[in-house]
Amino acid sequence: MIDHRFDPSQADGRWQRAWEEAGSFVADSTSPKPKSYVLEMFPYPSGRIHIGHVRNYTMGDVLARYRRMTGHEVLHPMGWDAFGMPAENAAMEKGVHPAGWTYDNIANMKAQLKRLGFALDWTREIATCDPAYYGHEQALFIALYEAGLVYRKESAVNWDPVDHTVLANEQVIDGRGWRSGALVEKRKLNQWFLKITHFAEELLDGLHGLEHWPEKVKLMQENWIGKSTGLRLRFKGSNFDEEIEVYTTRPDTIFGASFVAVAAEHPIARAVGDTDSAAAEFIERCRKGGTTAEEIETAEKLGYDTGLKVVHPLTGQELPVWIANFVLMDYGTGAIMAVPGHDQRDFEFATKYGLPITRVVAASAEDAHAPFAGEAEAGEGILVNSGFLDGLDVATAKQAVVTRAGMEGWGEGETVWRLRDWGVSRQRYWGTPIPFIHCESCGAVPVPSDQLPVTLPEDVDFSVPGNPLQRHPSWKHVACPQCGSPALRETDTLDTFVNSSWYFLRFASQPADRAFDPEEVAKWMPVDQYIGGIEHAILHLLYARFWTRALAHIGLLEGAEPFASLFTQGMVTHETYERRSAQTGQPVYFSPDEIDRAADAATLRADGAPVTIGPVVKMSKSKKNVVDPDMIVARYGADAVRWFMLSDSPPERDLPWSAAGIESCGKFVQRLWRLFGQYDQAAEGEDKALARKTHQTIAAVATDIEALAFNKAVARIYELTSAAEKAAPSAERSAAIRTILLLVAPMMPHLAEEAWAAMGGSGLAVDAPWPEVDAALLVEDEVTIAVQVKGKLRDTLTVAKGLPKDELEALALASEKVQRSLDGAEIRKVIVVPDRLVNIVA
Ligand code: OVQ
Repeated sequence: MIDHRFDPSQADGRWQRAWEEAGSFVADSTSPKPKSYVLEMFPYPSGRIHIGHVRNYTMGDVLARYRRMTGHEVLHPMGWDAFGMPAENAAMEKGVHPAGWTYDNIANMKAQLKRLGFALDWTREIATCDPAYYGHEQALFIALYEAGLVYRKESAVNWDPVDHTVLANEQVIDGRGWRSGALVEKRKLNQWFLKITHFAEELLDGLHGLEHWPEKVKLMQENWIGKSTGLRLRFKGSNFDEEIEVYTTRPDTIFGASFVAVAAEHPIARAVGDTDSAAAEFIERCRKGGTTAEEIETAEKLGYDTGLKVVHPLTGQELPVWIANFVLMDYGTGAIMAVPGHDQRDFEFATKYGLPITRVVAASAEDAHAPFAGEAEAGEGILVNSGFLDGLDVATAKQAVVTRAGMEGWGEGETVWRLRDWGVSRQRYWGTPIPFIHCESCGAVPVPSDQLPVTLPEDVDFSVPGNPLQRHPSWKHVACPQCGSPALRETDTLDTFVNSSWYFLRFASQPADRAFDPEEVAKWMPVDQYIGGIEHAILHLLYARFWTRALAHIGLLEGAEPFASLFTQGMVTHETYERRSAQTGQPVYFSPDEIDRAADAATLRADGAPVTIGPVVKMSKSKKNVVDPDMIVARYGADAVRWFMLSDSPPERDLPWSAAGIESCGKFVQRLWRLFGQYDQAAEGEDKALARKTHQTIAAVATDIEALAFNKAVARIYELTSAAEKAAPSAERSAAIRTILLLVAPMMPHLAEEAWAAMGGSGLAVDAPWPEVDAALLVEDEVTIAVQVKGKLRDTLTVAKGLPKDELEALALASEKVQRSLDGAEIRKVIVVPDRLVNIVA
């Protein structure tokens, strides 16, 4: 007997336990079935699951469950990206230990994920902060070092002069330390680098093979890698005795060069600073600016005219040499030829300091003297005001200048990359200790493998700023593994993006004595479907591609690309509720559960007065427009929430959350439950049309799920449900009902189990196969014919496909509606298009 209502509050947990007991989602590496590795980006254990996680993990779950139903051995694991600043911030702010904070969060979030019924193999759970994970990472790091893919180099960091600590870029806000508020300085420190540039060409070429990656992501990576072919050239000093070497990606614009600019750390700048105190002051000022590309891009352009001049190699004119804050020493040669007409930064600089802005590219020769519209023109066109280049297009002119420079000996063509090596040193506690020991006589010595993992000390002090590992009284003092003399451990830890660059390998295989077993990994890799947020389009996805290549390079892996197919999901959004504060004029936000929402207005429950309904934007705590997954799961059940996540919006687009929406999902769950209750009703007739619709839906929903077009699958299931509800009892109707159960099983797994049991299905629904399609039922054997009289539609006829013309004509003329509209008029002609229409001309 099927109860009146489906009660998720008791059914959800019951089925979650049943799956767990049956080990339904434990992946078997030795299975003979075809494999499918479905992976969602693993979460930071930040405290609680948010709705963005729910959307991400529901999508992966539907695919994983569907793949199980279609006979795959599925690997669908979950773990924790557990290192990083938030745990250390909590330690500093709340006095808790980062480890305790992290593991508490993991326990809470794991329970939350379980309440959503995700089909995850928890036996493979990993936390990157576990020595059993990061110890293997240390071994891999050393292996890469031995292969020459890891090195140490002096490089600039953000230094907080008040807190005496290195700051991550995110901790620098408007050029100031986030805690001290002090102006951040640049400092040189010895840092570890991974040689990602060694694979620049491969990482770029590899993008072409990634057919199942979004174009947008591939383009972002391509731009990030930034291969450009340009000219390295030398300007001779005219009032000093040296040359300045520059690199340009736009040699075609050389006639538009109006000055040369060097970085503050450039040897020429330093030499000037040695004798010119104003220059020295300016250099010092540049040192204080931020180090990120973004900061450089947005900072106000600052310059200092050195008084030095160089000679333009083609015109012989003198160009002034400036020191500029937007030129970086570790990019190119640390000096540029500035072409203000065709480079925005040069344009801003030239405008500010009154330097010439010459047009050398224009739409046509007639536009050679067209003015600029307040900004540089970086686009295509033809060369003007450029001597022997006039009239050439940009690409041809580039080549012409490179050739001429080579012939005359003042420059040569060169390919450069925007991609830099990856600096992985973090002066923080909560990360993977970098497994090296610094010895005065032996240098940096890797920790011997039998001494791994290098674990973090637990007794650390967060009450003062800086790196607790460095301050720790004993941890760093060790003997040199090579010569035995007193030495110091490296106290920097690895960037957390290192942790996430290989976790998918550890999910696939987790032996105790090494990072992974290559053979077992080969059974699962590549990940068949990877799903996550677009914010990882560049760094994480590039680093993971790099690690896979680097590990293949040292013979630990086969195959180069980790993620065969990538999907980036949209945001969950929600309207905002606000009032303007009378005092500050700033908006004050209210959370959805403080609001009574009517059709076109909203009031604050506390005072009954109206609030303004603001725009629908990404859910965020600051706008208070968040909904808590736990609350909605408790209220509507996991299946309704999962169904909402899949409905309405295409998964790559934003999904607006609404109370009405989740309400209707909850209702649909009950509607299905009632329909499932009618499964075995006594059959009366035959229902060919319903059978056809059923099989068409099976085929279409399968295609939709494969394409991650969940919203389309949902729409089709709604349609089939309506059709089944309306149909009279028949064997076909019972079959349709059973089919609907199986089609929704990946999306509403708890309801599916409950109904499966009530219908007397054998075993668990989770082990039932995806319904088979009867191909014969996919083709329509009936068609609808339009019947027109004098060009107007008067009737439609449903007839067997392929009915001959004369029969169609007879049926049309027999129609009562047709006769009525003819009203005795004489028929002059009947036009019949088989399977389409009958047109009666009177
Ligand atoms: N551990 C990394 C991470 O991103 C991943 C590794 C592989 C580098 C959610 C919100 C946020 C939202 C926020 C309140 C309401 C996705 C809503 C991520 C990722 C995955 C793990 C979030 C997308 C952005 N977003 N959408 N709604 N607050 N960990 O825990 O941040 O992109 O795919 O699920 O996210 S994470």
